[in-house]
Amino acid sequence: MKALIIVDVQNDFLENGSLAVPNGNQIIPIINEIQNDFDLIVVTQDWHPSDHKSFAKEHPGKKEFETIDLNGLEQVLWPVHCVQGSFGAEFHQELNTNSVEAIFRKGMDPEIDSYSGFFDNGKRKNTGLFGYLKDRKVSEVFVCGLAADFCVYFTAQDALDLGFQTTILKEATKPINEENWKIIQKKFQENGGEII
Ligand code: VGL
Ligand code: ZN
Repeated sequence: MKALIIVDVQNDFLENGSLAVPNGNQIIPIINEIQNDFDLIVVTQDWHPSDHKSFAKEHPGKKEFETIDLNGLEQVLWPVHCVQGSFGAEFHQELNTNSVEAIFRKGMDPEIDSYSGFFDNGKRKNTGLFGYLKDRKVSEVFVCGLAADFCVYFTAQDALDLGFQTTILKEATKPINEENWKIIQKKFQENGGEII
């Protein structure tokens, strides 16, 4: 069984959003078009409390996109984004979610960020996505959405580590940082992942 994981296609990561990914809107029609090719579609949703410690405003004197140590993990400080219940946290209205069977939310614990749809960044808590995919007899996972160099990559790398044959759909994702994304793609392929 082939599953498509659509990562964080939420208003804050799109045009006029607080953490807009360059050209992010271009992937929405592509994601809508490819959905027929999969047996199962799930989505992830970044879902932060308003005082999440990944937000730069929680660290006086620190700037957005600076890196700090947060409870022992390296943490990039982000603009406020995807706050629970806000418009920015909603899926983009052009994303077709009719065939989406389940939504996996992440990033609710204010003390730790959660890029992957499977676990938080410290692998302290499991979202249940692994059990769900196993239960649905999934063997192949395809990952698309935003952002390529953060949540898409971490989700795909975890899928690979968990034993799924894993592919990142390059035309259906966009990075925050192109240089970072080039390095990550190489690393992901060396780890046994596919990028098509
Ligand atoms: C993401 C930064 C912070 C993402 C989420 O979806 O890639 N990036 N939170
Ligand atoms: Zn986030």
